Amino acid sequence: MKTQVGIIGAGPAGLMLAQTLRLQGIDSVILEMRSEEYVLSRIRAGVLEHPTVEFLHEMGAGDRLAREGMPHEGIDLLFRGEKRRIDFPSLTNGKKVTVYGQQEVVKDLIELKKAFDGQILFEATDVRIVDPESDSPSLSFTYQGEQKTLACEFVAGCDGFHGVARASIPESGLKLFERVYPFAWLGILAEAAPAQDELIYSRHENGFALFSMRSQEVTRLYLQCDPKEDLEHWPDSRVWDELHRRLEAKDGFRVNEGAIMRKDVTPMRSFVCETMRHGRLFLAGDAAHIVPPTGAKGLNLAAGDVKLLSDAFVAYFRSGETGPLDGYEAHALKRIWAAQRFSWFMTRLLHKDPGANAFDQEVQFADLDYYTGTEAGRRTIAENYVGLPFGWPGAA
Ligand code: FAS
Ligand code: PHB
Repeated sequence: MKTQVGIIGAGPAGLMLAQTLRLQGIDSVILEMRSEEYVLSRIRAGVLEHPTVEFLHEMGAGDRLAREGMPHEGIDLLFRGEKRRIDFPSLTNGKKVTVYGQQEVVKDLIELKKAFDGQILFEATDVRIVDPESDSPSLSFTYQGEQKTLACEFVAGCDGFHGVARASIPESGLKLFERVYPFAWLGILAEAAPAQDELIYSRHENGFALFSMRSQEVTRLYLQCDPKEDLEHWPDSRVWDELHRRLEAKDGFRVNEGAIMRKDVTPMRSFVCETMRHGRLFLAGDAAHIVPPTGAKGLNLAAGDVKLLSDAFVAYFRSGETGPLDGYEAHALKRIWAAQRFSWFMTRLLHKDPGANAFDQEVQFADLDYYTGTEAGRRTIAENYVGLPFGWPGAA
């Protein structure tokens, strides 16, 4: 087997890269270790930034998004019983976000790849990157019980935090940064109509809670919990009681209950691998960085990496230009660190830190008061939440 770009991983990063390359006449093959059913069933991110929505439309993956995605022009921050709204369009020259589940983005992109060339191999296991530092790297893997080799000109490691790509880079060559948080999110998906149209981020005495949604019939909710939380101790009744408690507001807001379809715990970490290139291997998405989901940045950061990387591959295959590939890492890291900062900022602003003393908590509430009570504060949150432009800080 031979292709121009061998892509490891059929998550948002790998699928967006394959689609953008294809539109520029560049061949790629995606090797995905899980089954198609498993990939389509993963419930993850829910908020698409303004630049990500534009990017999906540009790559021809925006039709169902336009029909079924829910545009959102603001969020509420709730603390001490009071909801304060952050309006996006008035603070960002008309920008907003769109609520559209990550699994829907993945579904749309898989259908496009299968319809075009079908070069997406599910249940491709034991992927190994061979000679990434040479001019002729390849991917060895097992597929349908047979040992296979995919010769390629470049390899894109889009295989997430636990993938093989970053692990293939020699330890001495890795520049890593990490912060692990002393809490996690217990997330549920409930068959219940959202009780209001916009998201609520709540800083309650018991801890953080988030009210979100997936459609007019499905509510997505999260509670701050211990990283080692045992779901056995969280029967549905306790989950609802705690959600009502943490999302209670003076305006009488109350979430609607319904059958809980999913319940899981997501650990919280900030992680950056600044080494995003090793020879002809390039990392994009969660393979290179992880953010706490408080800023709704994970999927959107992957999109920003893919935009830069696909433009760089096009420059190379079109005219042999290597500058954009050489500059990919430094350029991508600007927007990655800006999103890391915002995600850390929102996490620190809204969670109950078990290590905080009374002074720290009063400073936190003063922060909440400032960032929701002043135009400067609201603009800071709004322009980061709707998404800094791809190519930031260079791009307008
Ligand atoms: P992904 O992890 O999505 O995709 C990587 C793909 O590579 C997977 O399909 C995997 O099966 C495959 N793979 C891995 N190793 C492989 C190997 N060796 N060989 C072949 N294939 C391999 N972000 C938000 O913005 N909001 C959220 O609420 C949110 N919740 C999350 C909850 C969880 C549990 C997790 C893990 C992440 C969450 N995220 C959230 C972040 C998430 O949305 C990621 O940012 C997004 O999936 C990044 O996409 P990819 O980089 O494509 O990585
Ligand atoms: C979600 O709907 O899953 C969601 C929304 C906003 C976040 C994180 C997750 O910050």
